[in-house]
Amino acid sequence: MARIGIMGSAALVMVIAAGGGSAGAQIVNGSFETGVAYGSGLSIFSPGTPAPWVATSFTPDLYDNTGADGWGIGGIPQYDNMFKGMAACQGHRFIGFAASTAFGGINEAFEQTTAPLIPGQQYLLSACLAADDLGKAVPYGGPYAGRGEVSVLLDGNFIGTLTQNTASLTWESRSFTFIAPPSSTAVFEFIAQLDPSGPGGPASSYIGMDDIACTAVPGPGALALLGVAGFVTSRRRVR
Ligand SMILES: [Ca+2]
Repeated sequence: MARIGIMGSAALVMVIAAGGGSAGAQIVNGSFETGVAYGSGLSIFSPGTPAPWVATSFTPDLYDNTGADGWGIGGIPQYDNMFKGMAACQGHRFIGFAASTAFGGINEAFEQTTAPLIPGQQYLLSACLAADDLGKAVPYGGPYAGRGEVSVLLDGNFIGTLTQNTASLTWESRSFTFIAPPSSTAVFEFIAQLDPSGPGGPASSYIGMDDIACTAVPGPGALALLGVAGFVTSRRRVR
């Protein structure tokens, strides 16, 4: 009984030091696995963002490897089978969205409002990124030949970039850290950007995104307590 008490209080203090339970994971449905994406049927002219995600610029597309609610593993037919054969980074669904120099410039985007952030707390924002840079979808803002990057805004203020991919049609992990401002309404927006290093200048890009997470980074105090917890655990094992 006494042992359980020690473990319990150590775990509780760790959570407090890390900024409280609600600060652990801000993004909901960051892997796009739940919720209806295309309630009225598949259309490239409708946003495919399942709740609580909301499209804020044009129409991001949902891919669903099962084909149940989104563009299947064959890709989007109208986009010359964009992301054909691409399995999700996590689970079976992911989002695809475009940055294009066509039509006067397009930067597709989506957002969600999360649980409140803790002022001054450091957070890690991470995601999987991929790019279909095979020059597809000429009538729809293409050819998309770049590997673009993603700007992340908090309450409309830039907080970081998820940098461009280094290979075609390959999921790569991207992340950055930021400090929560003194006050925030916790609106995270993700905006597709052109490939900044295209051979002929910034290049139109079609970007896949999955497994978006925003987690509180434990401070030194929390790390010390993790050490204490490890000590307690190892003592238990010895006994
Ligand atoms: Ca997913």
